[in-house]
Amino acid sequence: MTLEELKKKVDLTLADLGVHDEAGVNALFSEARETMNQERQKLVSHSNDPEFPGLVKEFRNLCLARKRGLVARIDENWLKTAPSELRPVVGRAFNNLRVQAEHLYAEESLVRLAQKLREVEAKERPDLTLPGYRRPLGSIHPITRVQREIEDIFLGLGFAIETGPEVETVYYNFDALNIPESHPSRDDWDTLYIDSQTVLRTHTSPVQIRAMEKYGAPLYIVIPGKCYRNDKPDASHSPMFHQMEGLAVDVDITFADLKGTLDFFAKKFFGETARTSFRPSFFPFTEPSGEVYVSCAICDGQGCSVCKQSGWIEVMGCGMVHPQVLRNGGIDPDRYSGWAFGLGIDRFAMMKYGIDDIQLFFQSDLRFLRQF
Ligand code: 2NL
Repeated sequence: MTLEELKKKVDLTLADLGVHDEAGVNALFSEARETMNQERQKLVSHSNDPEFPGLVKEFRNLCLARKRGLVARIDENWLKTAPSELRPVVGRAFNNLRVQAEHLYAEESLVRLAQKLREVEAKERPDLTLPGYRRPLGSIHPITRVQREIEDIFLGLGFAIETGPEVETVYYNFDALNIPESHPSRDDWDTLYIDSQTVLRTHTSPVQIRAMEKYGAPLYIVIPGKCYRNDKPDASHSPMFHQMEGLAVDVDITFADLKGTLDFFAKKFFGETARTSFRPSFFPFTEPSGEVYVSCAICDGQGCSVCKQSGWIEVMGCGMVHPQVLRNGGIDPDRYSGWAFGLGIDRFAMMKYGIDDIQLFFQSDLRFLRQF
């Protein structure tokens, strides 16, 4: 049944339409419902048209208008005039049709809502043909640069990089390293304690013990990382600073290997004209121990204000690993020997770039950081 046919039929009575029994009633109503369904289908196919909201309103009026709507006219002409024996059948069919008509409209409301959302979305959708926002790249922090540079030199010599926890046990930070209970560094005035058995590591050395336990000998590693001490900040002190330690453990490792390796390292880092000098020192975890000096890069050893006229600058500490420390790491000191060194990455970065205040590394001042 077309819509035009339905429009004509709803102005006639069932008797006019020759419908006299239940089968006829049901057939007529089902055709009417089918016709309204088709109208709805047509409507949906126009859901992207600009005049869609108007069409929805028209559809609503067509079906549900109070006086001239299809449902109202079916009520008036089919239901109210039905003979009493058909009344229950027509009543049921009519109710179905009315409910369906309302449903159709309610669904159309949803379609209309979806349409509105599509419009909003279309307005807010970014123009993908525009160039993207450019994010400034930033730069590598000078401490990171120097750390990587030192790592690369040792990686080239076959060393591996090892890291470990910054919150350490008192055992790994002090006892395993042969640092006695009486040592001033163990005082809670110098070291930042979490509790009586836990500290912020004061050096990267505890990672060396952990690595000895984990890998055994032979062992060739460097350990970069943050360390902490209860220092008042000034131009050369920071409560957080960076260390790089190295460790070589193998059979027949001697002080000559230590001197040769650190001299090679100094020439790679400071330039091929750099010379090194080793002077005796003391650390609880090495025996013998030494301080390493490098010829002053400013005056090439002639003496200037930077090297205080000495021609030499102290750059790190080193020594042969104390047998007790090897033992604490689970390595037999009768079979193996080793050397170790420790240096301040911050100090190396200050020397490399001529920076006179360690605080500059940690103030996040872009005028400083942009220079790297
Ligand atoms: C310094 C001195 C040094 C070490 C660190 C080390 C670690 C173990 C065993 C033996 Cl597990 N030694 N580390 C050795 C000598 C010196 O650092 O003045 N650093 C800034």
